[in-house]
Amino acid sequence: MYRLTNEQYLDLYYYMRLTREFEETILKLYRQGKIVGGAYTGNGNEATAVGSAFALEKHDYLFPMHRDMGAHLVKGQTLRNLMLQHLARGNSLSKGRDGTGHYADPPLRIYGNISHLGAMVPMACGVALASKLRREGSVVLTYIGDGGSNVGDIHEALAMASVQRLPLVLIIENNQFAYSTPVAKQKAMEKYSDRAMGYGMPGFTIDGTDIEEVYQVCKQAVERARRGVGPTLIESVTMRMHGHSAHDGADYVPKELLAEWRKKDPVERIERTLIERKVLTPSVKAQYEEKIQATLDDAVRFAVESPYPPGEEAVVGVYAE
Ligand SMILES: Cc1ncc(C[n+]2csc(CCOP(=O)(O)OP(=O)(O)O)c2C)c(N)n1
Repeated sequence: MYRLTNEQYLDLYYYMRLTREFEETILKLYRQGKIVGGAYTGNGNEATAVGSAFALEKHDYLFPMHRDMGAHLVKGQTLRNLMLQHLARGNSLSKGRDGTGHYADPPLRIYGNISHLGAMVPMACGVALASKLRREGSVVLTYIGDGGSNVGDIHEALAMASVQRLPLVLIIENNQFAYSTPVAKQKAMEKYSDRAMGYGMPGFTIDGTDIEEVYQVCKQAVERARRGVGPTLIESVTMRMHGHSAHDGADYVPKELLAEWRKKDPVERIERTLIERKVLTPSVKAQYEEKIQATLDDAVRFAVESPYPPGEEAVVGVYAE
């Protein structure tokens, strides 16, 4: 068991709330026509993204997917940068070339996400191999959705990671749907973690709405990888509470299913736990709310006032000089 202090628990709460509020703001900006392209949220996935990244050290690597906003934040990404990225501004990390999380930030050791499902896991594997050869003592954490987990690249990456005992942790985010395809139509085995046995690595299935469980299992996997024992596969069971992206009303998701999962809302769960433990008093909660609002207002203002990239820059960096 890795004991979480009250202070760490409040950090988890802060990042989960910040993620939720940030993504709600993104949806508003999308509806106002200020975001071109897609707007994805990880509503329902906050505990998985935040709790897993919280298990990393500064010198570890993160390869997040499109539901993992909280992981970016925990790894040290600023709200300003994330807002610039979503609004495709010229001073964003991808220099306005793409939105959402398609950027890399080498100083923070954040790489990804790669839009082509499955393609990022072999890359994460390569970084894990490099880190091992350099004896860095760093761990690589990456993610894939339930649908994406069926892409062949994942199989190749996990086969190599297990044989080479690479310091890799892969989280399969089983959020019940891959776009409109329910998990029952994607797999014949009971659990995604059952696949781990075929690679000779440990596999766990966890409640992805329970921050404590996510953190404990991820921390153990990360430290196991750091000791050089090898990779771990973790299936985190959650629900995609919004449509695939902001344009998708998700009418194909049964209302009763959403109502059932709403009771397990991860942000409300951590809030209830901290109130019961008397860690989150009304005044502490008010302080967090104020801090989150101020951080958000600053990021929106900064991004909206930032210019788009000049047209001529579209070809910069495309061809070798
Ligand atoms: C190889 C590939 N096929 C299709 C797509 C289009 N696509 C992007 S996300 C997505 C659904 C992914 O579902 P899942 O992996 O379960 O993740 P979720 O979005 O549910 O979190 C699809 C089909 C893609 N990006 N890459």
